[in-house]
Amino acid sequence: MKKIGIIMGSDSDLPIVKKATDMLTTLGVPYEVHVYSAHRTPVEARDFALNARENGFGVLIAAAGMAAHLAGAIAANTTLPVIGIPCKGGMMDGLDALLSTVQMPTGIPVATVALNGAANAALLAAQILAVEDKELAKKLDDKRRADAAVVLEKDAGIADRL
Ligand code: RP5
Repeated sequence: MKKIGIIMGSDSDLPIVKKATDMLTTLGVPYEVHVYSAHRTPVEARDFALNARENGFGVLIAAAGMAAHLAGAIAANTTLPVIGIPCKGGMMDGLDALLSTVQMPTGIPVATVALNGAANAALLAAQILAVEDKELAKKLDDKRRADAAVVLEKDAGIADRL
Protein backbone atom coordinates (compact mmCIF):
# COMPACT_ATOMS: atom_id res chain seq x y z
CA MET A 1 0.00 0.00 0.00
CA LYS A 2 1.18 3.57 -0.69
CA LYS A 3 2.13 5.67 2.34
CA ILE A 4 0.47 8.86 3.49
CA GLY A 5 2.91 11.73 4.04
CA ILE A 6 1.98 14.11 6.84
CA ILE A 7 3.84 17.42 7.05
CA MET A 8 3.27 20.02 9.75
CA GLY A 9 4.60 23.57 9.73
CA SER A 10 5.70 23.40 13.35
CA ASP A 11 5.83 20.82 16.11
CA SER A 12 3.27 23.05 17.87
CA ASP A 13 0.78 21.60 15.34
CA LEU A 14 1.36 18.08 16.67
CA PRO A 15 -1.67 17.88 19.03
CA ILE A 16 -3.88 18.47 15.98
CA VAL A 17 -1.91 16.19 13.66
CA LYS A 18 -2.09 13.38 16.24
CA LYS A 19 -5.78 12.96 15.40
CA ALA A 20 -4.74 12.13 11.82
CA THR A 21 -2.03 9.68 12.83
CA ASP A 22 -4.41 7.98 15.29
CA MET A 23 -7.00 7.54 12.53
CA LEU A 24 -4.45 6.12 10.08
CA THR A 25 -3.13 3.75 12.74
CA THR A 26 -6.69 2.52 13.40
CA LEU A 27 -7.19 1.92 9.68
CA GLY A 28 -3.81 0.23 9.28
CA VAL A 29 -2.62 2.78 6.71
CA PRO A 30 1.13 3.42 6.71
CA TYR A 31 2.30 7.00 7.17
CA GLU A 32 5.37 9.12 7.71
CA VAL A 33 5.38 12.40 9.64
CA HIS A 34 7.66 15.43 9.16
CA VAL A 35 8.04 18.99 10.40
CA TYR A 36 8.80 21.18 7.37
CA SER A 37 7.74 24.80 7.12
CA ALA A 38 6.88 26.63 3.92
CA HIS A 39 8.64 29.67 5.38
CA ARG A 40 11.30 28.43 7.79
CA THR A 41 12.51 25.40 5.79
CA PRO A 42 11.23 26.00 2.25
CA VAL A 43 13.95 23.91 0.60
CA GLU A 44 13.19 20.81 2.69
CA ALA A 45 9.45 21.22 2.15
CA ARG A 46 9.96 21.52 -1.61
CA ASP A 47 12.36 18.56 -1.80
CA PHE A 48 9.98 16.36 0.17
CA ALA A 49 7.15 17.16 -2.23
CA LEU A 50 9.32 16.77 -5.34
CA ASN A 51 10.42 13.27 -4.29
CA ALA A 52 7.21 12.10 -2.60
CA ARG A 53 5.80 9.99 -5.46
CA GLU A 54 9.15 8.28 -6.04
CA ASN A 55 9.44 7.67 -2.28
CA GLY A 56 6.22 5.64 -2.16
CA PHE A 57 3.67 8.20 -1.02
CA GLY A 58 0.14 8.18 -2.44
CA VAL A 59 -1.41 11.19 -0.71
CA LEU A 60 0.09 14.10 1.23
CA ILE A 61 -1.47 15.92 4.18
CA ALA A 62 -0.13 19.33 5.21
CA ALA A 63 -1.09 21.04 8.48
CA ALA A 64 -0.25 24.65 9.25
CA GLY A 65 -1.58 27.69 11.06
CA MET A 66 -1.39 31.47 10.65
CA ALA A 67 -0.09 32.35 7.14
CA ALA A 68 -0.66 28.71 6.22
CA HIS A 69 1.08 28.31 2.88
CA LEU A 70 2.44 24.83 3.55
CA ALA A 71 -0.24 22.80 1.74
CA GLY A 72 -0.05 25.11 -1.27
CA ALA A 73 3.73 25.04 -1.32
CA ILE A 74 3.68 21.24 -1.18
CA ALA A 75 1.02 21.05 -3.91
CA ALA A 76 3.11 23.33 -6.11
CA ASN A 77 5.80 20.65 -6.24
CA THR A 78 3.85 17.43 -6.76
CA THR A 79 0.82 16.11 -8.62
CA LEU A 80 -0.01 13.73 -5.76
CA PRO A 81 -3.30 14.68 -4.06
CA VAL A 82 -2.64 17.18 -1.26
CA ILE A 83 -5.01 17.68 1.67
CA GLY A 84 -4.63 20.83 3.75
CA ILE A 85 -5.46 21.12 7.45
CA PRO A 86 -5.77 24.75 8.51
CA CYS A 87 -4.86 24.98 12.20
CA LYS A 88 -6.54 27.26 14.72
CA GLY A 89 -4.62 30.00 16.50
CA GLY A 90 -3.09 33.23 15.34
CA MET A 91 -4.71 36.63 15.11
CA MET A 92 -8.01 35.43 13.61
CA ASP A 93 -8.16 32.11 15.45
CA GLY A 94 -7.73 30.11 12.27
CA LEU A 95 -9.67 32.11 9.70
CA ASP A 96 -6.31 33.37 8.40
CA ALA A 97 -5.05 29.77 8.06
CA LEU A 98 -8.32 28.56 6.51
CA LEU A 99 -8.24 31.17 3.77
CA SER A 100 -4.50 30.74 3.18
CA THR A 101 -5.02 27.00 2.70
CA VAL A 102 -8.28 26.91 0.75
CA GLN A 103 -7.88 29.82 -1.67
CA MET A 104 -5.57 28.12 -4.14
CA PRO A 105 -5.20 29.41 -7.69
CA THR A 106 -6.56 27.29 -10.56
CA GLY A 107 -4.15 24.53 -11.52
CA ILE A 108 -2.75 23.78 -8.04
CA PRO A 109 -5.54 22.17 -6.01
CA VAL A 110 -5.49 21.62 -2.26
CA ALA A 111 -8.41 19.66 -0.76
CA THR A 112 -8.98 21.64 2.42
CA VAL A 113 -10.70 20.18 5.48
CA ALA A 114 -12.23 22.09 8.39
CA LEU A 115 -10.15 24.00 10.93
CA ASN A 116 -8.21 21.38 12.93
CA GLY A 117 -9.97 18.71 10.82
CA ALA A 118 -7.13 16.22 11.06
CA ALA A 119 -9.29 13.11 11.48
CA ASN A 120 -11.20 13.96 8.31
CA ALA A 121 -7.93 14.66 6.49
CA ALA A 122 -6.79 11.14 7.37
CA LEU A 123 -10.13 9.63 6.35
CA LEU A 124 -10.09 11.47 3.02
CA ALA A 125 -6.51 10.35 2.38
CA ALA A 126 -7.51 6.76 3.16
CA GLN A 127 -10.55 7.04 0.88
CA ILE A 128 -8.28 8.16 -1.96
CA LEU A 129 -6.01 5.14 -1.44
CA ALA A 130 -9.09 2.90 -1.14
CA VAL A 131 -10.06 3.64 -4.76
CA GLU A 132 -7.53 0.94 -5.66
CA ASP A 133 -7.63 -1.08 -2.42
CA LYS A 134 -10.68 -3.22 -1.69
CA GLU A 135 -9.51 -4.25 1.79
CA LEU A 136 -9.11 -0.63 2.86
CA ALA A 137 -12.46 0.25 1.29
CA LYS A 138 -14.10 -2.44 3.43
CA LYS A 139 -12.49 -1.02 6.59
CA LEU A 140 -13.85 2.41 5.69
CA ASP A 141 -17.34 0.99 5.03
CA ASP A 142 -17.23 -0.87 8.36
CA LYS A 143 -16.21 2.32 10.15
CA ARG A 144 -19.13 4.22 8.60
CA ARG A 145 -21.53 1.56 9.81
CA ALA A 146 -20.00 1.54 13.31
CA ASP A 147 -20.15 5.36 13.50
CA ALA A 148 -23.80 5.29 12.42
CA ALA A 149 -24.60 2.67 15.07
CA VAL A 150 -23.19 4.98 17.76
CA VAL A 151 -25.48 7.81 16.60
CA LEU A 152 -28.53 5.52 16.53
CA GLU A 153 -27.71 4.34 20.04
CA LYS A 154 -27.72 7.98 21.15
CA ASP A 155 -31.04 8.49 19.35
CA ALA A 156 -32.53 5.58 21.26
CA GLY A 157 -31.41 7.06 24.56
CA ILE A 158 -32.01 10.78 24.01
CA ALA A 159 -35.54 10.91 25.47
CA ASP A 160 -34.25 9.51 28.78
CA ARG A 161 -31.81 12.39 29.07
CA LEU A 162 -34.47 15.12 28.96
C1 RP5 B 1 2.79 27.90 11.32
O1 RP5 B 1 2.83 28.85 12.32
C2 RP5 B 1 2.80 26.58 12.00
O2 RP5 B 1 2.15 25.63 11.20
C3 RP5 B 1 2.08 26.84 13.28
O3 RP5 B 1 0.71 26.49 13.20
C4 RP5 B 1 2.21 28.35 13.46
C5 RP5 B 1 3.01 28.72 14.67
O4 RP5 B 1 4.26 28.08 14.64
P1 RP5 B 1 5.23 28.12 15.91
O5 RP5 B 1 5.59 29.56 16.12
O6 RP5 B 1 4.46 27.53 17.06
O7 RP5 B 1 6.42 27.28 15.55
O8 RP5 B 1 3.85 28.03 10.43
